[in-house]
Amino acid sequence: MSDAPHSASEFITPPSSATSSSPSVPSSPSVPFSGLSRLDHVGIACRDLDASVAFYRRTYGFEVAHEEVNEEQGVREAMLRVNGTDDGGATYLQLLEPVREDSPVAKFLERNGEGVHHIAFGTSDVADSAAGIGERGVRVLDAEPRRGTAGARIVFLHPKDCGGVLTELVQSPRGEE
Ligand code: CMX
Ligand code: CO
Repeated sequence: MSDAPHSASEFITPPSSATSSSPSVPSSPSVPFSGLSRLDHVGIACRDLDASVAFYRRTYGFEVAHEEVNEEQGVREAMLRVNGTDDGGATYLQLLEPVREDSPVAKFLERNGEGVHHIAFGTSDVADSAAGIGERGVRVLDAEPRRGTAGARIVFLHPKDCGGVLTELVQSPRGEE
């Protein structure tokens, strides 16, 4: 895909001279800095939450770990556990049904139909991770962390600065592994 917004070489930047025998590692985006430790969830926009939950249970056997309405985000949502345990180390699918016409998920469904809406990385300190990523020129959409699923602390990064992928950072209320 030659017209992709970013090529892999922009992110994975081992200079040809930097081999394992090279003593100095230049500061580059490939050096870990953000505190992101795992994939927390993939957010999926759907029109009918109950039907979507039924599909994932029936087809893959995933169970609902948590369900709630998040008024601030304008969604009714279900977290389906894919692996791990609910102590801050699991990975989920987050199924999202809009509860308001003016919500981000309603707008997304109108433009794109059902499908993958965002990805979310876990961190032990969401404010610190957001500050570090913001320093790299990525727009952080929330000046202060907001309330996410089950009391998690979340911020979003602008999809236009993330290769077209709406990206969320999540600090679990139960801490990270
Ligand atoms: N993924 C990728 N691109 C997206 C996108 C998404 N989910 N949502 C919007 N965009 C793109 C649009 O395609 C559009 O691109 P073009 O200008 O090229 O057409 C551009 O972003 C602007 O889109 P828009 O429909 O005009 O939307 P807004 O600018 O009003 O809002 C965004 C976009 C990302 C700022 C808004 O959706 C937002 O703040 N999202 C964060 C909150 C959220 O999504 N909450 C629900 C999930 C809650 C949870 O996970 O707990
Ligand atoms: Co999410």
